[in-house]
Amino acid sequence: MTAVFKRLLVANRGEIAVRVMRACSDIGVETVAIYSDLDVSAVHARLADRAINVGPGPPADSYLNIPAIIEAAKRSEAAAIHPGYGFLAENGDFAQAVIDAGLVWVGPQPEVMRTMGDKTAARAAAADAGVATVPGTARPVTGADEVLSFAAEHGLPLAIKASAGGGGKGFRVVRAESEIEEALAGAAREAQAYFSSPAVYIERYLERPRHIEVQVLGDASGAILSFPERDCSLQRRHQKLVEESPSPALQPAVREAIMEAAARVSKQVGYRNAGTCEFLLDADGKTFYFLEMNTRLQVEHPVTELATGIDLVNAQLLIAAGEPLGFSQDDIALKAHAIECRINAEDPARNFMPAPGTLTAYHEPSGPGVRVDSGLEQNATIPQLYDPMVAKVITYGAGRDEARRRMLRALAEYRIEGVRTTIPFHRLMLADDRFVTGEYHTGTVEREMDLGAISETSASPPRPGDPETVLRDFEIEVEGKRFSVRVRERLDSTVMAKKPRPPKKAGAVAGGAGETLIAPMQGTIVKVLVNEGDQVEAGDTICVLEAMKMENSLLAHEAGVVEKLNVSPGQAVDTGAAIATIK
Ligand code: MV4
Repeated sequence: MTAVFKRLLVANRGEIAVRVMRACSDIGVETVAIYSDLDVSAVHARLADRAINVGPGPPADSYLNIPAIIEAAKRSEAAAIHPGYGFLAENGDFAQAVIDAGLVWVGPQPEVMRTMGDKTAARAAAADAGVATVPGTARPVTGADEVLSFAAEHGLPLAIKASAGGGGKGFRVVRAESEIEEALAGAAREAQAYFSSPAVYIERYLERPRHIEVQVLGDASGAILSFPERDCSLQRRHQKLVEESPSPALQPAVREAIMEAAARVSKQVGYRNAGTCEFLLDADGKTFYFLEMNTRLQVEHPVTELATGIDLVNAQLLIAAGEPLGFSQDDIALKAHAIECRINAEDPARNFMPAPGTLTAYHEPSGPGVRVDSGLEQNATIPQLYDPMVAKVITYGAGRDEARRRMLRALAEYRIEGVRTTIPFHRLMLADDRFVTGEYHTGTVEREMDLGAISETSASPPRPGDPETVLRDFEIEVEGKRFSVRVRERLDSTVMAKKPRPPKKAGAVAGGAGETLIAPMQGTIVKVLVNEGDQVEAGDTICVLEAMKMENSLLAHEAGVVEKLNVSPGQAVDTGAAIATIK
């Protein structure tokens, strides 16, 4: 295959940057990485033909710094930019800036990104295409009375959603009329904090739906290709944990219908390049509703690649370059079953608390039917500032159970020391009867799994407050027999916590210096629970800070009066920022 561009800049980090660079290498496209001060020795920076520092660690200063990224592309004479997912991938202004700089944007048209970014506009596009959406309001609602009359007509429960939203932010379920006022205010506040717009709309709420999504490609000639679905129902707090393709819940006729619906919506907006239409599948396994469209390559794209044998990133590059794809809808068929587990540096035994740290030992699984997409290696550090994903393990097989068993094998082979990961959760999930039978839904992880079964014994790195230790695995031989032993070794430079820490609730952080309550990490304030002048006790929640996809309650570090309050909902704060003064 010929090179479609001479050189391409990847505006991302970690596994997805590596994934895009691999697709480039496969067709002879040179790559340029960008990296922040924290990523000087990151795999993605080393793998690229050239790497350019675009600024300090905080994303706003580097991976979200549009002028610095465009400048890096010009300086390196890149012809195109691929945004990966996250960061600037769905930012229409960035896409436009890339195009205005005379570069090729490997993604959809900026206007289409903006249309689909507005959830009510996306619903309207689906309706125009003759695709069902969940019964709901066509526009944002203006007050509680409008919600009441919707409830009178459609009944309860209902869902309140952010118009500019997605990913569960500004999402509320209302089960009783008395809850409307508060839910409406809460959703609007969250929508303002995350999307800078308080607009929310209403839908009928479906109980226990499955989350089914359909990959599409709009090619350079205007044709839309759609792929067999991914089932992404196994998630927790709107973070996907396991995805598979095909869904165990879809009959072939429903598959055909949902693929066609995705193609119609995409066609309606003239979609080009890779995108994903999300649907909710009702408990009957037949009725589905268009939810929203993601105008980017998604984390879970590999399950579609392994189920169909088609390289989606390669397709993105060809489309952006105006080249023919070399395959058509008739060539898209299910050739295997594929499952993906997202391995995050999070502790599933402690409410999936982010567990950044250094990978003191790291060995990836491999073998038949196993693919690992990662951007890390031994001794790499997972910084607190970035997404805590370590890797994606994707397995495939002739049938679902072969893929599932291979996943259990791969998870057992995976050796990660130094950070806690979601692997114990995945081993439990993949062996669980609900997964084995395929009978799961969007509430399964949060409402039905007993995560208490995840023991603390699995390769446990120390917790805050523990003496500093490392775990080491040894193989020893005694009288001709091999034994594996795991030793927790106390480091010479052990620093004991200065005083015993008070017990903490998961996701709650107390931290102060003198009279000042300090932000322990960078993030966004989503809620403030006190006013200046309030009397608080030590341990009272002052505000809620969202960081690393977790809501953390910041607790008063001492009793007193809140003399000065420096934050309000929606505000971004840096690590060490003064939140409040308590005297
Ligand atoms: C819904 C729903 C039920 N009914 N809408 C949550 C985030 C947003 N992107 C869509 N979400 C939902 N919308 C109606 N009308 C249930 C969810 C939902 C969900 C959707 C997909 C994947 C996981 C989920 C977990 C909880 C709720």
